[in-house]
Amino acid sequence: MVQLNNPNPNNYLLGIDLTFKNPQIMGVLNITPDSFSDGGRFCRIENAVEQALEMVNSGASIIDVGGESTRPGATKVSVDEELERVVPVIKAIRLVSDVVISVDTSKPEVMRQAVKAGASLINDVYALRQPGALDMAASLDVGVCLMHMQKDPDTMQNKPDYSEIIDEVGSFFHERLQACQQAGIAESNIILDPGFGFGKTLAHNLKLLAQLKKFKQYGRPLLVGLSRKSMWGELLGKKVDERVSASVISALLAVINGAAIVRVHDVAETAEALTIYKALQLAN
Ligand code: 9MG
Repeated sequence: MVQLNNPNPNNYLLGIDLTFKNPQIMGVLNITPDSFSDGGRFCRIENAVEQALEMVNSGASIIDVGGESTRPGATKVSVDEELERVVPVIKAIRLVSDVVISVDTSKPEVMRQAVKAGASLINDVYALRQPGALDMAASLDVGVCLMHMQKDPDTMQNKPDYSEIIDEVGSFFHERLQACQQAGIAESNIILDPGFGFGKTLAHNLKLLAQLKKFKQYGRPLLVGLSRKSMWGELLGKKVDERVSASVISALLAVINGAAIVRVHDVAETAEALTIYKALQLAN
């Protein structure tokens, strides 16, 4: 694995202490046509805000707003359609809450308009590798989550292959950190994510989770998304709506192994687990 000489110990970003001692919950807010009732645009925005506020009240300090699914085979969405989905929701959340808003996008124009509307974190599953994304993120000067993905959402689960996954994800982080530095993105704005389920088999995912701590050598907070992922279907034979326990347990294990942020659907249940974890830390 590539070693960085001088890991940056400053993990205070977005107004939040992002050390493993103070794990944060990022709540998932998908704005896709099947996510909300079909009662028209206003109803969709109102429902989305309600769901965001419920997640905040349950313990989320970041809301991740996404307008395009990254599941294999999901329909691609145009820039205009994605803007139409996420921007009004971000504006509406910002009007009623000062929660940190993240935009789950790889498109530079969506990044720009989402930040203008109130987002302060870009969650990019392509780690700013799409044309124009690096320069856009540099000009916006907000937080950026760089996620590892082998290939792209349509091909990633077609025989994922690594000679040594921990080394390869580590080299990817090193390369993207350098690309960000060259583009003028402050290292203190960066969060790293190994990208569970993005071009990985069950065995790869389990190894990443078991050895997550190794990625702390890059000196940046780690974000982890294990919520409801198909790896739990494969390991436990559970359907998506039966994966709450697996999601909560794995979020807790990720935090124990060094994650600063967990991206989850089941915020209240995850918050309970993390409250117990923090109480144990204090009692120790
Ligand atoms: C958008 N999205 C879906 N899964 C994700 C994960 O594991 N990490 C991040 N950063 N984003 C994700």
